Amino acid sequence: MSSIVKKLSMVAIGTMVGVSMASASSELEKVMKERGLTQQDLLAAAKTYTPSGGRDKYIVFSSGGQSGQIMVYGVPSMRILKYIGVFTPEPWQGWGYDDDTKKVLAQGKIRGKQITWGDTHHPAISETDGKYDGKWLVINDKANPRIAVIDLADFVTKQIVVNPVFKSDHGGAFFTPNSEYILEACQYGAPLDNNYHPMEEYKETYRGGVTVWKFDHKHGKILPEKSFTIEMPPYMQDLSDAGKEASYGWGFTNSFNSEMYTGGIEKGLPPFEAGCSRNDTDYLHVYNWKKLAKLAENPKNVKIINGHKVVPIDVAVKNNALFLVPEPKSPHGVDVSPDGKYIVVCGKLDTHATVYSWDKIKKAIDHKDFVGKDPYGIPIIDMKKAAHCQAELGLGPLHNQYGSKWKTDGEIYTSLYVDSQVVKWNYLTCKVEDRVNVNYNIGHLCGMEGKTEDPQGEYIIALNKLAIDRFNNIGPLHPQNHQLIDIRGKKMQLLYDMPIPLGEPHQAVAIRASKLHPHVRYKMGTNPFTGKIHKGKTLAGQEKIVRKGNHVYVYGTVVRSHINPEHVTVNLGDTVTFYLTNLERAEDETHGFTVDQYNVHASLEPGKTVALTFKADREGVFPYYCTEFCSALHLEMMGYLLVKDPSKKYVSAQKLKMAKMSPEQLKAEYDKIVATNAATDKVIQSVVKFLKENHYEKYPVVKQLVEDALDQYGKIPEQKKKADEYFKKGDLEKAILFENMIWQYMVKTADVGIRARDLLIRKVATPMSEAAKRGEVAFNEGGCGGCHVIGKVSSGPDLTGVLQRHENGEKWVAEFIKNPEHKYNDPYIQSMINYFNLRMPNQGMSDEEIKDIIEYFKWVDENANLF
Ligand code: CUK
Ligand code: CUA
Repeated sequence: MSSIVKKLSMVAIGTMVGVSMASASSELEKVMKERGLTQQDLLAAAKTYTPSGGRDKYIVFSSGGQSGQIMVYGVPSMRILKYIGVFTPEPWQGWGYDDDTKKVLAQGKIRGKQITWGDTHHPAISETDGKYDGKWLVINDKANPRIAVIDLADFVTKQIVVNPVFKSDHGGAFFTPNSEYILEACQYGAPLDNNYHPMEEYKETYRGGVTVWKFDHKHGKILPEKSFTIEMPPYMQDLSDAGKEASYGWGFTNSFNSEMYTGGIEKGLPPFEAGCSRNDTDYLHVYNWKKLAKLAENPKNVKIINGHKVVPIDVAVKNNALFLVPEPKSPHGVDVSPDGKYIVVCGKLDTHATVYSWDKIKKAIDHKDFVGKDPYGIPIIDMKKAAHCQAELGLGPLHNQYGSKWKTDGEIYTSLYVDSQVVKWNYLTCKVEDRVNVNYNIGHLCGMEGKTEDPQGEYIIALNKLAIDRFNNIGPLHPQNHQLIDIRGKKMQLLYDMPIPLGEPHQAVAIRASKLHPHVRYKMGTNPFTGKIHKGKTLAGQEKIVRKGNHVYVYGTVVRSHINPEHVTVNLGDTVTFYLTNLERAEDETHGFTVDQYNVHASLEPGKTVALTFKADREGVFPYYCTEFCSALHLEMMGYLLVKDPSKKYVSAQKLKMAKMSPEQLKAEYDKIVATNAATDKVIQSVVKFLKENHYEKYPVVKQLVEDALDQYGKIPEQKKKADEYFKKGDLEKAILFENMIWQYMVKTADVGIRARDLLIRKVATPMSEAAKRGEVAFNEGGCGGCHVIGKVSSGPDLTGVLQRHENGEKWVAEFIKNPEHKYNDPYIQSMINYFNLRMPNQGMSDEEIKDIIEYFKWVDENANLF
């Protein structure tokens, strides 16, 4: 056996107790052979595999590209956790199908038109002192220049703002180091106003720019009235980054069409791609956002376009706030180093990355050391004087991310689109150190907090544009491919391919999971979009249907497992609003709600209130129901919307003669359900007794469950009263109905109560030794648990106290497990075999396993009172 397999099987054995070491490693070798796995593969698997219930160290927010959404996944497991509805509807979350989420989407209307798709590119997490604070996430829509703000307290989009002057954007969203502003750079030059301007006037009337959005960091709101745009030449601005530390207060945006070429392939002119890349260099825009923000406060310094402040080029130039630095042909990524001293720019048509020195740029600015001006009068700094060094990386360098050893080793990673590689190099010395192949054509790469002042290193993710032959063929449209790379060693190691069925992700950002603190539930009756109590909040007992003119308001509640009210009758043509509050407090007890055929849907997480408004424009009967499988009685969680036409006369249907139960049958059924309830209650009482005696209230997780259970239980007396009243009146049918309701509450109580009890046992029991823990696993995995339930007589005897049942008990039990057949004639065993009609089988347990199981039995005996 090779040493690495040996090592890995040792690791594996640590967790797979119950299988002997030899059999584990031979099993492992068998699997390797069958699946054609190499040792490298096994190592990669061990680095990424996350056992059930395990958590990831990092959380990644990836742009969802043309889906207009955001994806959330974990690293290193690469398990997708969520899609966040942002610019486009997302039905599961009710995003775009209830009133409040429709309102957020409507903020994204452009010139009155609702836009239902988006092209998300660059997510960014809010920063404090240049480090992620885990509070807010923003992202841009390139196609319909907009920025959205997502609240990381509930992972829900709370605001969308439309760029009032751009016709497309790209270099956003980027936070400044204290989240004072969000930078959003234009992409394709276009008139800033909304009028027609002929192509021939491109240079005169088309413009680019950077919008500097004021951000209210505390409330997570973009403040459009305090925001402004820096006018720039129509150079097709591209990616941006905010300066930090040394370069704090400055912004950097590159561009790719210094030629200001305007295409015209249909007129016999060369296409854009030829004309836009004629010059050897394009421009890095360097601007002082801090100074410009001050300037923009004075109306004399701005012109108002579409109701929005724009600082003209000449104002910015006059105030020494806007400069250009040439950069190699058609650059793409621009990334400021964690200390703000260097700016790394990749030219996608150049094989180099250029490292600019902020010191040098600043010196040129201070000494007014320029080589000239562009046609718009912007001073140009000499590229040679601004550059620190250039690194020859390979074909098609695009984007950069910093590693944790940036300070000492200048650790940086760059994606090479054409070469399909990630290169590790040193931006201080411009020396290449390592490269790894990816599949295929990488765009961005995502480092762990790799864009902040505090890069964590460890992993880097390649966001590849093409998957080609990497996955099963699922038709001509292939999945996207994110590849996880381990960067902890000297050589990079490719660990994992994650296909993504949502495209095309451009940039992703990763944050330590420990920095995120989302809630598990809302305060009862919350409207997540205002953060306040919803006007439709309804508590149990307050449900009602109110008519105001021809608008019918339903104030309803949902809780396992019913929707109240269950019948809503309205007139054809009425407007109907359902206000629904999820009364649950239990974690993850989400209900969904829809009215069939009315194109409405809501997701009701615990405590949330939603509103659904629609016009009852078709006569008929429309079931409504809960769309999440929330409990055993989920299918019963429904009701009816009945829409009748007030101008019609409805003839009541002939009453069908239904067969009825005889009074004796009814009485028998009543007695049966009452007896069942009494028996169920006994179980509940014993569980409650156990919980109280063991002070469940000391353990918050248990306490939550118990409260939830008692909540259900507390609803019984009211039902019992009704059942008894009907029984007295002789209406057994109704009495049975209410007794059934009681049983349902009991089942829910018992379900949660027993979960609480099992949890509590673990909390109050004496701690298990390692051997006992292994013994428990061996007991369950070895099949013992199939017949023996600790604390109960099941298909086999209860094993509590088994070590005391025989003289020299430990030895006796060990022998019996090893060779049960030898004791079939023992009178005690014989009687057991007769009683249970089963023989204890030989489970092929090893000696170590048997030893561990005995330790487990000892632990059981110590805690016998708990079972
Ligand atoms: S962009 Cu797509 S690979 Cu929009 Cu940041 Cu470079
Ligand atoms: Cu609530 Cu299903």
